[in-house]
Amino acid sequence: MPKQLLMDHDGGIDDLLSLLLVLTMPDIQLTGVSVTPADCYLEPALESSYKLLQLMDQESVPLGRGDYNGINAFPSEWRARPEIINALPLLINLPQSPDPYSYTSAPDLIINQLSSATDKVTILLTGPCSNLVLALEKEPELKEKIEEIVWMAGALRVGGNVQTFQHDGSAEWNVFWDPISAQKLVSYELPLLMIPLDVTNHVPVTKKFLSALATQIDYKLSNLTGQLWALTLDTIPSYHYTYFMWDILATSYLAIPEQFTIETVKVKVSTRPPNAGQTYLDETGYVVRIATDVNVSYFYEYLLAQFKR
Ligand code: AGV
Ligand code: CA
Repeated sequence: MPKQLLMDHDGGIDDLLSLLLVLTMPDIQLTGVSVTPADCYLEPALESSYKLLQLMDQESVPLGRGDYNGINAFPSEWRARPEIINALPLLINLPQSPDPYSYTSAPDLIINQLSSATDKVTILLTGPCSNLVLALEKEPELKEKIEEIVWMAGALRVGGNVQTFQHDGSAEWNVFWDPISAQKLVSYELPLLMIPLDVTNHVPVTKKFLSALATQIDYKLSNLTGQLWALTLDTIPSYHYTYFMWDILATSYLAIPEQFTIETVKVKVSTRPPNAGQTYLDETGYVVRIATDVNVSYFYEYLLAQFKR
C-alpha cells in the first residue's frame, strides 16, 4: 500500500525540486498539493506546480491556493523565481494551467483530502505551516487523520537564516514568515518531525553534485533538475546566500528515513522581536522530533538515482 501524502510548498526552487522528487517515489501517492505565497508569488508558483505535475503525467493531482499572507514577508527577488522556471525549455510549451483563481483554497483542499482519506495521511510542508494550521483550526478532529507531519523548519542548536531589520538572526525563514501559526502547530503535539537548519546545513548545493548530475543529462529529470539547481547559484558566496538542499532533504526523509538521526526534544517558538520565529529548546516546551544528522553521501547518491528518468 503506498503512503498517502499531502504536500504544501511555497514555490522556492527547492520546493519545486521537492515536488518532482515526490513524484519519483514509488511508495508515495500524492493526493494534493497546496501552495503558500511565502518564498514565491502565488500564481506563477501554481503554474510551475501544474507544469511539473503534467511533466510527470500526474496533472490529476488537485492543487490548492493559499491566500493567507504571513506576518514577515520574504524578499521579492526570491519570490519572483518561479517566473524563470516556467520559461525553461522543458516547461515553457506545456499547456497553461487553468485559471489560478479557480483553484480550491489551500485549507479547504487539506480539509477535503484529509476527510476523504481512507488511511492516515502524511503531510509534507516545505514552506510555512499556515495553511495546515488554518485547516486544523477549522476542523480540529482531522488531527486524527494525520500519520506524520514532516516540516522543513526551524534552527535549534545553530543560528537561523533570517537577516533583516528588528531581528537577531536566530530564526529560520519558514517559521519567521508566520511565527504564530508555527507556535500553534508545535503546541498541538502531533507526530511532527522537523527538518531544521541543524541538519540541512550539512547539504549545500555543490558544484561537485551538479557536475555528477550533468553526466546523466540524457535523462529528462537530470536535465531539468540540473537547470533548476544552477539557478540557485546566482548569489553572493556567503553563508547567508548559500543555497542548501533544505526542502529536498526533508522530502527525501519520506523515502530514506533510516539515513537520518532523529532526536525527541521539547521546543518553544518565539512570536516577538527581536527573535520572532526562533525555535528553541526548552524543558517546559512542546514535544517534537527533530532531525540532527543525515548520511550525506547516501542522500546525494539517492537524488542522482531518482532523477535518472
Ligand atoms: O529557510 C529555508 C527555506 C526552505 O523551505 N526557504 C528556502 C527553502 O525553500 C527560505 C530561504 C532561506 N534562504 C533562502 C531562501 C535563499 N537564499 N533563497 C531563497 N529562499
Ligand atoms: Ca520552501
